[in-house]
Amino acid sequence: MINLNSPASTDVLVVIDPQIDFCPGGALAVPGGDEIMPLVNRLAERFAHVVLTQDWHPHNQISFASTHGAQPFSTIQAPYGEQVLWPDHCVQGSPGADFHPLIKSGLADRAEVIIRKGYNAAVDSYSAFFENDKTTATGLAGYLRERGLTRCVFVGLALDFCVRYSAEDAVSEGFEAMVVTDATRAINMNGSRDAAVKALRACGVDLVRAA
Ligand code: VGL
Ligand code: ZN
Repeated sequence: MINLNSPASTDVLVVIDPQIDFCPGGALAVPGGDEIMPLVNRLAERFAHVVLTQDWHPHNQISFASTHGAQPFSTIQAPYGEQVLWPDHCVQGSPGADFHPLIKSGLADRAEVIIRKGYNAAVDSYSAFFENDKTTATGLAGYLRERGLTRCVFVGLALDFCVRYSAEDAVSEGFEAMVVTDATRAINMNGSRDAAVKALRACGVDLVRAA
């Protein structure tokens, strides 16, 4: 089990989508999303390696309800499987796609890599490792391997979507993975928070608390 006070040199803090649109007032607000930012900053100070992801969508993204004239939070069958339709969010270059101010003035300057995801109009991307087609790699696994980083500690938004799928993919790519649950918040639609916690435990992801 990791000691969050003194991470190893082969540990990496992966901060998932700490963006304005996922915070209260944003386009796809995660309840309490902004509350995690001070803790995320404090954790990041202890890690030698910090990676950020940034949800980064074109206007006509397949995951936008507006693209299909459909209701947000409904689903469609995309060519790669079921896709939840979201309100337009994290549009490339928009203010809502920017990092939360506490992250921007804190760890964003220190992050060694920022993985942008969901920039392909035809395929959404929840995971930091693979697009939702489960085959198109983002390059993060290769980066971590080449740098000799073996354990991913996940924080950020949202626990039941991008954090969940990132941690699951980390395990399937051969990394150790853990989630610091009090440095995450969930969208929680149709019980998705509980489902995520169950799925993460089942695939061997450690769920820990910083507090
Ligand atoms: C996310 C839904 C759509 C997330 C991103 O960061 O969890 N969720 N895009
Ligand atoms: Zn998105």
